[in-house]
Amino acid sequence: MIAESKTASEVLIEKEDQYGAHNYHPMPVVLDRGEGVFVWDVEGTRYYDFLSSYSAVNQGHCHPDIIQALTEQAKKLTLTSRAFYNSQLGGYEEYITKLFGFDKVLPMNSGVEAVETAMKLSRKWAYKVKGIEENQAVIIFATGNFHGRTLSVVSASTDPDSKAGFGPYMPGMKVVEYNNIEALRAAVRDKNVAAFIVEPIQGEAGVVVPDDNYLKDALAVCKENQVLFIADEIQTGIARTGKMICCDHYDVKPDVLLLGKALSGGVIPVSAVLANDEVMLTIQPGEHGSTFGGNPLACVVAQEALEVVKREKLSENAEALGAFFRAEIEKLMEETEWITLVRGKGLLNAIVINCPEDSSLAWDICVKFKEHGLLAKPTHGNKIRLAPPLVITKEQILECVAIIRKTILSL
Ligand code: IF1
Repeated sequence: MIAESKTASEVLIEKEDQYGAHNYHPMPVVLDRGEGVFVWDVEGTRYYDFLSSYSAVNQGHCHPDIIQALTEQAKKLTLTSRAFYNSQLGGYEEYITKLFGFDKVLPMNSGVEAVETAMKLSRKWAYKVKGIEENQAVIIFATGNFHGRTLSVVSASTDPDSKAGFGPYMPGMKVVEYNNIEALRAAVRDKNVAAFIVEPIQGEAGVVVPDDNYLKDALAVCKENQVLFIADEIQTGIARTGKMICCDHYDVKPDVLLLGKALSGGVIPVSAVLANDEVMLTIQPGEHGSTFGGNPLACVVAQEALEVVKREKLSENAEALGAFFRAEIEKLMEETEWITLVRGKGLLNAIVINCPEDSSLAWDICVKFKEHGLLAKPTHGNKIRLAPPLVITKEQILECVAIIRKTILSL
């Protein structure tokens, strides 16, 4: 019997299965190259990327200007550690603090490191400024939250997959219902509350957009009770929702702003915590840090990634094409029962499939999308996130809507 020859993808999928941890269940596609809104698999098949690495490649895959900045700096100096100053950090710190309107930035690497840093800052601020009794600080999170995968962050998760089996959990965490201002108002009556951390739109929960006045009201409730308002814009930030940060839609200026993902254009891990001196200076030398945080390569890449967003007007493009995309999907909804809802802001959108949460239909639809040249992935059962790089054009949106339409109408 002649053994059937395996495709390159099959060989590589088997390798990952054999030698890699099983902490993911990827879509059956092996990507090899990316450029702008497109990715190619190892067989050379081209796809529209409608996940954008969870909003890390807002500027498009391998943006030439960001790659140029990366390669030039990579030949010069990549890492000094913070034991020494470096020639790129001061300029980057000035650039990003002025761009977002804060006194200071604390540079980190992954998104969850920025979240952890914000939690540590909140506690320090609680004890040194608000005057909360040592070790009594409480941080409030929202139901349906996703802020990363470290033990303290999952201690506040309401998603069993993220939390179960990882106890014992970090104390000093409280969860209130998302988009429920009375729940927050009641919770901040506890004088030990240091901060409220929230995603302006909940990405992982299925692109859940709160009521228009929620964030503004939440900021006010926090201010009235001397509680820090921390906006986790790691996924919603950097033009994804049609503004530089999602809070800009609501005229909300958070006390602490968290950025990550597209802060580097998806090139290397770069995250940032922005705050004013009253909060930021509660951490003194030797009390927090990271080997790679603030490395010269990350500074150069992040500054160019932000410049690309401005130069190419990616917020404006996301705002306009997001509205256009949702309108096109709403037209499709008149032709089919399979999509019950389309929601989002800018180019962070999701469709809700008319099936139970535990159905595999959304997954099967994504497999069909792949066969028709579009990559997306379901989130929490019956929602499919649809979030292309922000460099997408109107013609490409129309082509992708046609792929979505063809797939849905073939069900
Ligand atoms: C995975 C989810 C998205 C985030 C927000 C902090 C972080 C994330 C709002 C932590 C990270 C990533 C993690 C990644 C998949 C992706 C994700 F599906 F897991 F939930 F986007 F929704 N705040 N989200 O979305 O940033 O430490 O990962 O750099 O875990 O598979 P990180």
